[in-house]
Amino acid sequence: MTTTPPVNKLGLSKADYNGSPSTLCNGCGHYAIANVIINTAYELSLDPTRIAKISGIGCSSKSPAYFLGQSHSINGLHGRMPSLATGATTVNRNLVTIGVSGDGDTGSIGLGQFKHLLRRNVDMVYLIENNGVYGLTKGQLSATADLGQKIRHGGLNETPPLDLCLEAIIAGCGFVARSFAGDPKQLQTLLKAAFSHRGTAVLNILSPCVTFNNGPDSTKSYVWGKEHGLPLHELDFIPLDHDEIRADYQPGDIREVALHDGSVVRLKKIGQEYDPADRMAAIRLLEEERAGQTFTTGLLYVNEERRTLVEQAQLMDLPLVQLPDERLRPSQDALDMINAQFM
Ligand SMILES: Cc1ncc(C[n+]2csc(CCOP(=O)(O)OP(=O)(O)O)c2C)c(N)n1
Ligand code: SF4
Ligand SMILES: [Mg+2]
Repeated sequence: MTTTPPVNKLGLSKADYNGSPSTLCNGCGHYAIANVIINTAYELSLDPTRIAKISGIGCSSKSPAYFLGQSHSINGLHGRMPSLATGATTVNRNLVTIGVSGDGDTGSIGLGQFKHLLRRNVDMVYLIENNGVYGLTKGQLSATADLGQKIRHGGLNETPPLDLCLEAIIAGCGFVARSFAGDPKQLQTLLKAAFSHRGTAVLNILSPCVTFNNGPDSTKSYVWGKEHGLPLHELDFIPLDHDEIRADYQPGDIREVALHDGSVVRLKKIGQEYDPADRMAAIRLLEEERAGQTFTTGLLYVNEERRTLVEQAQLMDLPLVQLPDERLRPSQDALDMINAQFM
């Protein structure tokens, strides 16, 4: 007897969100993240034909081949994913855009593009799959490798790292979160919230490279992530059309953050008091962490107020890509009027 697989609100099964078989190394963090993306898109009933996956170059950037096989996809040039995403979201404001990048792709060659994308607040989810090395080119140290870190092929790192969450907050990003490929539950909750945010949502995910940087003393390994991970809060995502109330929450222990589409992220206090709407607190936390070798995860900063690029540009509701020729081209009369102004 054959059983039919469960389907979501669009009538799609989880298999409809799969991609091609993976060619990443077995155990690579990037593949764990691909699976979380599949589950999240399925559970949120996102229409795969409305999603655009855009990436640069690297093992991380090739991973979009392994999820959402029915979605639009551009595997671009090294560090240039932000330009492609800016163009795609501007000509079609109805796309749900996922940018996939690595620590090399974003932290080195693409750092300028990253900063300007955040400054413009392009409406998209921006994933940084951070393993501290250039995995694709065989394990050189990247700009996020910790000071004093030793790796098999890259040697000793004597240059201080960039913290890409700090860079994102300073550039004006309105949603900055950090997670771990070894914690799919937290990652999935953050990813759901990121899809509900208006503007750029950055998720910096520790994603171990099992081939070049997964030794026990590496701060980008599975063991280190599990032992040093310090969640800021217990997270729950409540979609707009869902009325679930979790009984184990006590008033006073909870901070609720309303997202653009009416969904809510519930942050249950674990240890310290932390307000993700406090930008200076987020900067302070990340600065203090540099000294203390901790690895804080969760929603670090959120600000739902900023206008997105299409709002700043006052684009019409109809996606530019759907404009018919007659609306795209000014009429002869309109051209004559414009030209007359220069006479
Ligand atoms: C313009 C340019 N410079 C350099 C390279 C070589 N290159 C390919 S991938 C890569 C680094 C990828 O590192 P990361 O983004 O961290 O991805 P990972 O493979 O670690 O997931 C480099 C330097 C390139 N492809 N293009
Ligand atoms: S080399 Fe590293 S980053 Fe690339 S697929 Fe293998 S484990 Fe993943
Ligand atoms: Mg990398």
